[in-house]
Order: sequence, then structure tokens, then C-alpha cells
Amino acid sequence: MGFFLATGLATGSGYAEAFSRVPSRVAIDAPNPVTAAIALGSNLGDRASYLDAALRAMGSLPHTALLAASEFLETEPVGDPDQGPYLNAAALLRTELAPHGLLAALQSIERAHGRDRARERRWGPRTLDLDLLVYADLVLDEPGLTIPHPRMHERAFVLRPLVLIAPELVVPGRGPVADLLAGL
Ligand code: A4P
Ligand code: MG
Repeated sequence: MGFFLATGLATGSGYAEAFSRVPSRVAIDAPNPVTAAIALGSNLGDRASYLDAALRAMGSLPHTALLAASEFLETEPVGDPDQGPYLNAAALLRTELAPHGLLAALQSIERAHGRDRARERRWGPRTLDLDLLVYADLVLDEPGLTIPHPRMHERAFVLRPLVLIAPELVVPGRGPVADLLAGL
């Protein structure tokens, strides 16, 4: 299911100009905005610049507003030990993008900031990692997308920034963020 919403309508421009413009069309799935939580991570290059750029880009996505962003926390790498420390952060979005559309948008932001999955190893270093943690109260398990993110509840590098902006956010099937962090 899905529908299209015309955007780019004229604001204060002339009648002729308004009708000569082709409105951009964006597929959206949720007629009402939902809240989504995103994890940000970087451990290559100018890490803070990558996180700043990602926050700006997420806030500029169609039908999406950036509600909150955490401070950036330095964390020791989990997984591959042969890599430098990460800067991690969390963000809350209000969005009308459908879950798959939102993931595709996050991946295109990663690519625009130097992420090259073909040349990296799993859990290895990366310029920018954007994970979709929670999307409203949705529970989804599909080949390319699992919501809530399947490892978020056991990772301090995800929960420590997230608790700063959303301690009471309920991770479906797991509980509130503050309780998950306290249980680590
Ligand atoms: N995918 C499925 N569900 C999701 C979702 N909810 N959000 C799929 C994002 N992606 C999702 O992701 C691999 C595949 O997961 C994608 O194709 C997508 O369709 P990826 O970003 O290409 O690879 P990844 O990030 O290496 O894998 P993964 O399993 O997401 O790793 P994690 O769990 O994100 O771990 N240490 C510290 N201190 N800080 C970190 O940020 N990050 C990692 C990566 C390892 N160690 C770290 C940190
Ligand atoms: Mg990832």
C-alpha cells in the first residue's frame, strides 16, 4: 500500500510559474507521521563532521523532521577489535516515510558520506553507519529490514546516546530504553 503526495507547490510565485513547475512526487506510506529512532556511528575520518552531516541530511528528508539529537559519545569498538574508537549518537525523527523508504534514505545518506559496503567488513570501520532502531510500535522481520534493530537492546553504544533523548521510548518486545540500559 502507498500513495503519492505532491510537493514543491508554489509559495508566493506567479500563476504561470506555478503551473510550469513539475511537482516532485515522493512515495509515502504513513498518512500520519510516526516517531522513528536512529543510531548514528562513525569511526573513520572526521567523525563529528560525518555525524553532523547525517543529522542535517535526515532533517532534510521529505516528509521528515528531526525531533531530537543526542550529544556525540566516544565509545570503544565492539566486534572487530582492529579498529579505532567510535563516535556514536542517537536521533529521533518524525516521519511519514514508510519503513523501507526510510531505510533506503538512510543508506543513501551513508553512501553520500563515504560509506562503501563493498569494501568493508562486517562490524569493521566505517565513515557512517545509520541504523533504524525503532519505528513507532512496529515489529518487522524481513530479509533486508528487522525492526526493532535486532541487537540494539544489548549494545551500550546504542542505548547510552538514546537514553539521553528518549529514556521512556518503548522498544517493542523489549521495554523502555532506560530499563534496557540499566539491565546491561
Ligand atoms: N538491516 C536489517 N535491519 C536493519 C535496521 N533496522 N537498520 C540490514 C539498518 N539496517 C538493517 O547493515 C547490514 C544490513 O542490515 C543492511 O543491508 C540492511 O539491509 P550494514 O549497515 O550494511 O552493516 P553493519 O552496520 O556492519 O551491520 P550491522 O549488523 O547493522 O552492524 P551493527 O550492529 O550496526 O554494528 N562499536 C561501537 N562502539 N560503535 C558502533 O557504532 N557499530 C558496529 C556495527 C560494530 N561495532 C561498533 C559500532
Ligand atoms: Mg548498520
